[in-house]
Amino acid sequence: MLPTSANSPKRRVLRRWRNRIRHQLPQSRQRRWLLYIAILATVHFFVGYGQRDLRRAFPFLFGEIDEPPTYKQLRQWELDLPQHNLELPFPEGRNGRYVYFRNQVRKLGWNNALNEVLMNTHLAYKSNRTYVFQDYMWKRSYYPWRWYKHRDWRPRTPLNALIGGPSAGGPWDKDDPAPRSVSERWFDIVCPKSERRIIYSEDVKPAIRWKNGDVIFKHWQKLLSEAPERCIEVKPVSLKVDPFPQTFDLYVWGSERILPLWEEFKNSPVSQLLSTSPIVQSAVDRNLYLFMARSSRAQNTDVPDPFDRMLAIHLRRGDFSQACLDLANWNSTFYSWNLLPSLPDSFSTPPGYEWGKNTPENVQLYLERCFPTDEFILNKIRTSRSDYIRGAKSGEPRVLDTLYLLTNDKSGWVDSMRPVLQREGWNTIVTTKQLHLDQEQKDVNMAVDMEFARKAAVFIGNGWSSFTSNIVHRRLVDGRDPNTIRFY
Ligand SMILES: Nc1nc2c(ncn2[C@@H]2O[C@H](COP(=O)(O)OP(=O)(O)OP(=O)(O)O)[C@@H](O)[C@H]2O)c(=O)[nH]1
Ligand SMILES: [Mg+2]
Repeated sequence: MLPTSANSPKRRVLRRWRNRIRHQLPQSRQRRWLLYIAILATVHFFVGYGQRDLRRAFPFLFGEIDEPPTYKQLRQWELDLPQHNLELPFPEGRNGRYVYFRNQVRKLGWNNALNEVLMNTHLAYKSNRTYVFQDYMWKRSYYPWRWYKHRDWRPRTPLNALIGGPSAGGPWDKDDPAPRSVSERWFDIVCPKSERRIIYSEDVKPAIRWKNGDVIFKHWQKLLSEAPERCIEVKPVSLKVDPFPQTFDLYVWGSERILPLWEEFKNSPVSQLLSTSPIVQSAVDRNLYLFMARSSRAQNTDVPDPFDRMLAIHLRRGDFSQACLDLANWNSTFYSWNLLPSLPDSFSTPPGYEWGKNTPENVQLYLERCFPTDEFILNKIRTSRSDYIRGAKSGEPRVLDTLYLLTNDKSGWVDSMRPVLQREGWNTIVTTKQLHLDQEQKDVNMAVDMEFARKAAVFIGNGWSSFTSNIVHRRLVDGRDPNTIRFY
């Protein structure tokens, strides 16, 4: 006999249990059973349903909902990029040649990721291959939301929320036949696993590990250009073998060995066409009123653009109190493009260092510049301002009365500087905390701050910071005078 739904094995078991509870248990025990079940169900509800959903379901209990964006529209837009089409003729589509840098840095600061994204795109471009772009994977301590608000167990942001341009799938110049970048998801379709050649970073790096950036670049370029395979995935080895398995690793970025790449990289279409994402731009626009001048009428008319009257200073704090000590004990140079000799305020590593340990005087020297005192900062702002005003060509009106303090400081320290700065004649002082941002804009808040710093007339940064170095990159690509870029 076929089981009917009323007679199915599942139903029969349920019926048997119901009868057992009804007929075999006394009423008091029946009630206790029901209580246990109710408690279990409640626990299950809280754990399974998740804090985030509860907050959404009962906003009157938990207050304002402030949680990561879904990026639903942006993700769909990335999915629908026109290059995601197998029918496109070579060098795109099913016959195109692709490279996926699976060894790109993950779970580190955005700017360690960004410099690599850009250099890898340039490498793919020069190797006549399509660059495969990836979501930015957050380092947990930098993520702007609390852990229970994560949408994914590993928080991530689509690249197009953070930047625009060829790295993120934007077009190349009109007459440039280079293939447009594709997303990781599309790479899985156009290059199924069975068709990929895997190159382990450690099979390539030993021969070039300590060479200059241009030698490393050419080595990879030759390999990627000459490989007959259509699809290449560069995979990291275990972190035990190489803790920095990137193509251009932290050791290259944190040393002068990166500098031989500068001229070509600066002039490359990857740098020249790099653009501000619409989400970042919208955050800048909606907050611009904060920077509208509060000076005299004459000064306002002389220099009406708020960016032209702005000095922006990147105050890298928080985890840098420890990071600066580490940098001192490893006698570290400035980071990446901050090392360019055309920039003022360079830092020379002092003598007297031993492996992993520096002298107390040298440590002090590092702290002075890496985690400076209020007085040191005030002095730097003063001299940078007067140097800039003094550098005006004859007849050129220069006004600097607006200060933007961009920072990761959460202690309120920055606000304590405000009265002193006001006394020094800064009419408009704005800090990171004052920006009004929606969910998506908050998710890319570091890129928003970087955009203000990029466009300010004068920028002061921290020489050891990759955050600062990518602002430096952008300013120099924009053609700004190197003398408007200062380091404390
Ligand atoms: N909004 C904002 N965020 C900042 C600022 N400074 C640091 N952060 C945050 O801290 C992270 C620092 O990581 P990176 O971008 O790699 O910069 P970094 O200076 O190299 O710092 P480390 O990686 O810690 O050495 C950024 O990605 C931001 O999330 C700032 O001025 N404004
Ligand atoms: Mg970093």
